[in-house]
Amino acid sequence: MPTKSDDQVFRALEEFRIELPSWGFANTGTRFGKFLQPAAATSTEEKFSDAGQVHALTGICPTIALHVLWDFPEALRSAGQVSGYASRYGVRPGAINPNYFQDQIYKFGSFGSPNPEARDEALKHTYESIAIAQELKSRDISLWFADGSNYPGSANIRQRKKWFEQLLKSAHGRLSAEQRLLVEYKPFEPAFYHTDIADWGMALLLARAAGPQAKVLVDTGHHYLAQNIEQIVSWLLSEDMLGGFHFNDRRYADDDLTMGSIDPYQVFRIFHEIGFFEWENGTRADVAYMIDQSHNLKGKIEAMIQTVTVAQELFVKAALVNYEQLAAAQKATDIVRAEACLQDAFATDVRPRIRDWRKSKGLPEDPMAAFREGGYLQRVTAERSARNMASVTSYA
Ligand SMILES: [Mn+2]
Repeated sequence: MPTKSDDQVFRALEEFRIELPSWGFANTGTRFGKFLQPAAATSTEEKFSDAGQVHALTGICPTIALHVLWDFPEALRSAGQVSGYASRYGVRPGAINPNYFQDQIYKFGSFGSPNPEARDEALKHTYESIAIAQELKSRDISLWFADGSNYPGSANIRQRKKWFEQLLKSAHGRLSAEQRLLVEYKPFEPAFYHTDIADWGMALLLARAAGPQAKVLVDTGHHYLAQNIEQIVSWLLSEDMLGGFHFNDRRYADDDLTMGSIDPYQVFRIFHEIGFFEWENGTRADVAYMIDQSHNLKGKIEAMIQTVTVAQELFVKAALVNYEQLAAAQKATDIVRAEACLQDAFATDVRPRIRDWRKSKGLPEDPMAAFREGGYLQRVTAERSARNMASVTSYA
């Protein structure tokens, strides 16, 4: 059994916060179709309201990631309104996400497009997103590019890399001192031959080229199946280049399933690498934990509560690893004992301790049950149903 004290568990619970994605509350779909949910959020204000509900029940989601195209219909001019939602619903604006994939001009890419107008438009949109983030006092601007090509020979890969370096550098120049640019990677989809930022190495090089406030963002769904994500995390930590996460789970590709639903041990191992790094270095890793999921079949708010509680459990389990014993076992090349340090922590049922912590914070001991009994879902279903059935909103 792990020998860590309740104090350490309590500290882990005090520390762990995770950001909700605004797009996770709206109707989204697959490329085959969209099943509308009557309770889905139909406006930015409703997304804030739903996120506020998840935060009120769990106590660990004080921020919401926002998507410029979907949440700021008038770009910078919408910032004041968004600020108002933040104070009304008790969740602050989190990472600001520009959109480089929905406008027709991006058919052949954004930062990597051979069309100079597309590159200009993409850079202008980035500047605007940075300005929105400054206005809202958001630290992170989170960049994901759909850029790539579908057929061999159709794109000048090296030229596109140069354009990415130049534009990222220009974007970096607009950051204020405390802001960060996060560069996300993805091996394929929507591009099916080459993707301009396909893996963590490419993201790392581009972030370095951009400037010192650019870091890498690891989306757990953006890897080939056999890839060792926790090793990537460990390397990025050792290079001081890990900026944050988009958490989700998958069985096949970028499935956007709820975190830990398929492989909770993977998430545990990621949290473990971070905790072990912090213990060895006596520092806190400055890493933004964010959720990037869209729920097409599960109820959106329930899926989010489930994700947040699972994330919290896995974080606390990882905090139970006895680092002294682990370091000694590693040094002694006692493989079985070293591995057992992780296995023992992972096997520990931390739910009673988490319930105690919630009680001490005046939170419901079982957020999901509280949500189901609270009447919020019934109320918003009645309010939003007609609007949802009449509309088709964002794809994610
Ligand atoms: Mn993502």
